[in-house]
Amino acid sequence: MSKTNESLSDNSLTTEQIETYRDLGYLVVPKLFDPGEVERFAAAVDEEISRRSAVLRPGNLRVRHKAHYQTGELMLEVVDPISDICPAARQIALDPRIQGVLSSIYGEGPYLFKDKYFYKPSGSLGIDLHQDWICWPGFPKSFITVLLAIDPFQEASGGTMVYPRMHRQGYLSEMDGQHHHLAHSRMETRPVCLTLGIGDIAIFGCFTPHYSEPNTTASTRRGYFMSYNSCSEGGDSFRSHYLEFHRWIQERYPEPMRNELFFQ
Ligand SMILES: O=C(O)CCC(=O)C(=O)O
Repeated sequence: MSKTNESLSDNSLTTEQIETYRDLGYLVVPKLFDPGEVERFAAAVDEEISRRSAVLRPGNLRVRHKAHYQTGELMLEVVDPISDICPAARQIALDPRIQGVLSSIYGEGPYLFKDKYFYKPSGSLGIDLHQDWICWPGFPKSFITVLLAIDPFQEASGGTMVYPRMHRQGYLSEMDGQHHHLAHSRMETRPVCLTLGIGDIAIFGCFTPHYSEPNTTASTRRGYFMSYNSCSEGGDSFRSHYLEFHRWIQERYPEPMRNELFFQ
């Protein structure tokens, strides 16, 4: 089910698209952004990161690294968040096209809850099967991720894989406030790759089980993952989410290492 931005003059989804999203737990909307626009956005992110030497310093809670699937070499995987330090990212996250898509689903406006800029370089390992929802007091059930493809997403590049209709079963892990991986053997449908061209978006909810394989191509698989909550479920929770998230990460580090962590 798709609609291009030419026909999306008011940025809203059709009834059919909304039904597809509710049925499958995800939806692809091709060509929401122009490839030139996406390229300028990616260049602005790179420039902002290269200007800020602290961003890539070890111990920064803003970045995570992933091993190469063959050599084990650690590579920059994700900057989380980027919208608070890069105006071009904030502009994308607040773009009326995305707001329109989400308002169609929420029936009200969205608030940006968190955002992650994935580099997923060539060779980078994938991500285990999981649901995004986590049992924290302020974590919204209306959480929806909008994934904007900066490079093509396909199985070989480690594109995001989702299990259709499994969101209907709700949260599948223990409600203990921890992040859990899921066994593929528990899934009752076959996984689907969110195959995306540059400028396409995919949306999926926080109960949609998803994962990705290693990027076995020679190119990066960059994607901007922006997650939102509905206006009536918590309002603007961006700052409180990151405070909670950072507290949670810090508690997982042993004492001497914990003191080396910072957020910049
Ligand atoms: O890199 C991907 O495709 C998946 C990312 C993901 O699952 C996540 O950030 O929750």
